[in-house]
Amino acid sequence: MKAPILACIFDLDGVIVDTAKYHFLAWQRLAREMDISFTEADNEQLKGVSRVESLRIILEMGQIQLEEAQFEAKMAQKNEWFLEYIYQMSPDEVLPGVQAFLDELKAHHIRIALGSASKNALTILNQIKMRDYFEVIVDGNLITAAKPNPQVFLKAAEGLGIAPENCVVFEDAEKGVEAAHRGQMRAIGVGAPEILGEAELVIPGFAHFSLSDLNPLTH
Ligand code: B16
Ligand code: MG
Repeated sequence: MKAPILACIFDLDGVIVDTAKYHFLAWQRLAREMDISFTEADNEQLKGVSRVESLRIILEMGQIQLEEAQFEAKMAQKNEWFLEYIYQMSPDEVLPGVQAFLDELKAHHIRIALGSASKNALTILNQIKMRDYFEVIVDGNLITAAKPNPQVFLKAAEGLGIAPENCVVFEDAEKGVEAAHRGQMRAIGVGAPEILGEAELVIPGFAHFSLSDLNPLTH
């Protein structure tokens, strides 16, 4: 018998809500200003990756080097543009089935936490009116090591007071699945099996997904 599931830890972007499209638009605008071509396919590399690392990847694509102050200014500019989109978001943008699944977890007294690389996680959760679902929120402001380092998920488990073996992580990024495993947690991939094949289970999304679908993980 495998360890029972006492808590679920959710990534934010790509799992609860699709903010990747807004990250893309803001990064693309920044890249364009520097004459760097940046496509939606390039944007895949930035999923789950921190803001600093994202800018490093884009600058490398354009073979551009920046002084620290300019680097900081570019990150601030990108975030300003990103937030313009975020402040337009409404609760309709919560991905299908997410709310029903969270309600089901609550009804079964399964604890709920957020583990996101984003420094804007609280702003986004408030905007989509989902803040109150999460008992513990660990975001990019609280961590020093990015995924695939398990720090974000371990802190979430610690905040809940639940052992990692009793936690399941929901992630859309390969590095996030790796982080869960490195933290001794089971992982559910949300997205494409080709990318998330290391997860214990891969689902296309939460529509028609329910707690009983996690049974194979515990038996
Ligand atoms: P911010 P997640 C991640 O969120 C995004 O997937 C990634 O594209 C972004 O660069 C990162 O947050 C940092 O976001 O600039 O808002 O701090 O998937 O870990 O919820
Ligand atoms: Mg994500």
